This record gives sequence, C-alpha cells and structure tokens, in this order.
Amino acid sequence: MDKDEKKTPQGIYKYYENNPDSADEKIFGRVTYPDRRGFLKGAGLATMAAVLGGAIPFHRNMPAGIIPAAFAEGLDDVMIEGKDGLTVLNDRPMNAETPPHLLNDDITPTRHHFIRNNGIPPTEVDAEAWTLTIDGLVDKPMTLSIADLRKNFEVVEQQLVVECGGNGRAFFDPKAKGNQWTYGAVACSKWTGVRLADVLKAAGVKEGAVYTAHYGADKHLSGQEGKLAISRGLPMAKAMSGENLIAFEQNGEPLHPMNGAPLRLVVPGWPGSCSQKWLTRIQVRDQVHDGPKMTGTAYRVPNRPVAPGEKVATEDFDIIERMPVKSLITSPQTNSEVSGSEVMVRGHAWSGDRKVDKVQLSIDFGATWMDAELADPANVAAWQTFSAKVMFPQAGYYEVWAKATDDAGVSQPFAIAWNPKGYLNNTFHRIALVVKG
Ligand SMILES: Nc1nc2c(c(=O)[nH]1)N[C@H]1C(S)=C(S)[C@@H](COP(=O)(O)O)O[C@H]1N2
Ligand SMILES: [Mo]
Repeated sequence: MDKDEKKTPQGIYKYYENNPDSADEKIFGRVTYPDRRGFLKGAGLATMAAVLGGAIPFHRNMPAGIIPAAFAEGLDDVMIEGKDGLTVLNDRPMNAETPPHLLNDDITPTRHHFIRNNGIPPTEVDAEAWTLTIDGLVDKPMTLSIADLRKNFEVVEQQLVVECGGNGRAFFDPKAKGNQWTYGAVACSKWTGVRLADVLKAAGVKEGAVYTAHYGADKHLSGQEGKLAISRGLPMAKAMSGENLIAFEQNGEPLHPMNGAPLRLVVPGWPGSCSQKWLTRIQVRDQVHDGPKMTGTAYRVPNRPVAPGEKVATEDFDIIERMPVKSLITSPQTNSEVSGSEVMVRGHAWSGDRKVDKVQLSIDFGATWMDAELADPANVAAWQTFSAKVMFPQAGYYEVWAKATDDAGVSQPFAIAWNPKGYLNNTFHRIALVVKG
C-alpha cells in the first residue's frame, strides 16, 4: 500500500498554517495557473470573488494571507480552478470526486469531471512542444507532436466513461485503505482525439506483442527523478479495439490540467488507471507490463472468494479488466424533499465494454421493481441515461434504489464480496427522499 493513501484530508486552516504557498499550489495548481499563485495574498481577486460568490467591496482592507471565513468548512468548498462542486478526498496528491447530482448531464462538463492523481502533475505544460513516443515491439518507432496526431490520423469525438477502479470503496466493511470514493469517481465527458488502435497500427505492432505500457509526465510523490507515480498498460486485444482514444480535447476544449493536459489516453470501460494522463510514451511489450501500480495488489482483486478482512497472498490476485455493470441516480439529489406524490428519477448506467439492457427502480427496499426508460448510448462506451416517474403511496421517508442489468444478463448486486483494496463496488445506488405529500 502507498504511504500517501493513508493520509486523510486536513482542515484548510491547518493546511495554510503549515505552508501557505504549498496550500495555494495544491488547491489552485501553481503548476498550471502560475498567475494564481499566492492568491490568498491578494494576487487573484477575481478568483477569490468567484470562490466566495461575490466581489469583495473592502478587499483593500483584507489582511494578506487571511483565510476567508467562508472556507471554515474545510476543503470541500475550496475551488480547484476550472472545477466546481467536487469533494476533495485528499490534497496530496489531489483527489476529488463529484456528488451524484452534479453528474446529471449526459455529457459530464469538465468542471464536474473527477480528479484522481497518484503523483505530482507536471509543472510546465507546453502543448505545442508536447510529444508522444510509440516504441518497443513495433516496426516503426515514432515520436509525434499533437499536430502530427491531428494530421496523420482520423480525429474522432466520443462520449466515454472513465471510472476509477476504487469508486465505491467507502462502503466496504472492513474498511479498505485508499481514497474513500463514494459514488463520484466516474464521468462521461466528450473526448476528441485519435484512436489508440490507429496509432499502434501505423507503428506496426510486431508478432509477440502482449501488452502496452503507458507513461506520463507526472512525478512520483517523493519527487525523486525517474521514479514513476503510475505506469499501467493493456492487453493487446483491448489496446487494438476501436473505443480507446489518445485525446487532446475534453468537451471541445484543451484538457483540464488535472485531467491530463495536454494529452491523455481514454480507455473507457476499464479501470480509470488504464487512461494514462499527461501521456508521453506508449511502449509495446512482449510481456504483461510490470510498471508501478500494475503489480502486487494495485488494481487487482483476489481470484477466489475471500473472507472479509482476510489476508490474501499476492499471487492470488488478478489484474482488473472490464468494469462491472453499474448505475447512478443523478436526480433528485439525495436527501431532498418531494412535495406531491411523484417525482421524476433520472440517472445513468454503464457496464465496462457491454451495453446496458435494463434499469429498474425500487422504492420499497428491493421488494418490487419498476422498469425505467433507458436510452441507447450516444456511442460505444458512453453511459446510458434512464428516467422514470416514481409514485409514492403516502408521505414519509423513502429510499430509491437503482439496479442495472447488462446485455450479458448480469445485474448489480445488493451486496458485494469484500476485497482487500476495495475495488469494483457496483452495488445498487440508493438515495434518500422525504415525501411531504
Ligand atoms: N499520469 C497519470 N495518469 C493517470 C493517473 C495518474 O495519477 N497519473 N491516475 C489514473 C487513475 S487511477 C484514474 S481513475 C484516472 C482518473 O482520471 P481523471 O483524473 O481525469 O478523472 O486517471 C488515471 N491516469
Ligand atoms: Mo483510479
């Protein structure tokens, strides 16, 4: 297990007390927004106003370095430039998830796309000078700029689900160590790029190729030169399938700095960790890749049933491949009040490389289920939107449960077997509603 994964978020006061500059850096990303640096010293008044929800008439009186009282709640409300409403789970590295009601759009806006960093994002990002090298077991190793990618390959636009393998970890008992993701380490943005398969074909994958190995420009948390934060890969069959993109645009704009600007992989339907951010190199290997977070227990689950809390030997783990069938209720927001006796329930469903066939809702703790309307995906590997009008027989507290079933007939379970690292939790999404009648 990583040392960093044990860290819990600290209050913003403590955080600024210890090191105001690095606090600014962590929250606003010194890296990508050099002009914002020292924002709390008065450098970024507009940013501050945006965070606080209004201009500051007495800003001239505001002591340098003062922490606005509006931030007293902790990190949750702190703005990450270009992000909105995310819940920060860890600040070093930055990890933030999206509350379900902010995932209601069919296409997740960039400001609501979660952030999962294993290391320190690159400091100098120059999209013009950026290059991607394809090497290893290929006929023609090549180094391409983003302009080269655009010029030499078909540029495609796809809505693609990225979900962290640890999404839902917070609900395992006994607790699994790592970021305590609840529901929101998932998103479906519109990505523009070229197909990974097209680029690999152009490089000419040689016989004996087994796995890709992905490299990015972020640094290991230790800051140690040459030490990688994460380097994962794909079996060749998945790498060569058409849905994976080497992406340079997110929702029609350059990628967000925390989502991998200026270039990343998007490998929908498989653990988010396959989607290398700040992508610099793809190597084709004659063996299963063994980079950081490929081995041991990282992004792996036991290959046999284990008892909750059981110690499992490393050799009894398998690499996670496709993500399981899942659904998320995005409207109404949990804990809202309903006036009247009915409400429109809406959300999304997805299932690794498969299509979702059915989404059902229950308001009686799973005793009976009604079918929701389910739309087709916008394209392969996009999530599907469901909706249903739900009627409540009388006033009171209800839970709405959602259950998706995919085209292989596999449904979300009520409960899931425990695993040591808390991966692949695809149990029903449940929201609470108080019906006022
Ligand atoms: N270079 C690099 N790529 C990375 C990571 C990282 O830490 N460094 N995190 C991975 C993990 S674990 C996930 S779930 C996704 C999350 O993508 P996002 O931060 O854009 O939401 O990025 C993946 N790609
Ligand atoms: Mo992840």
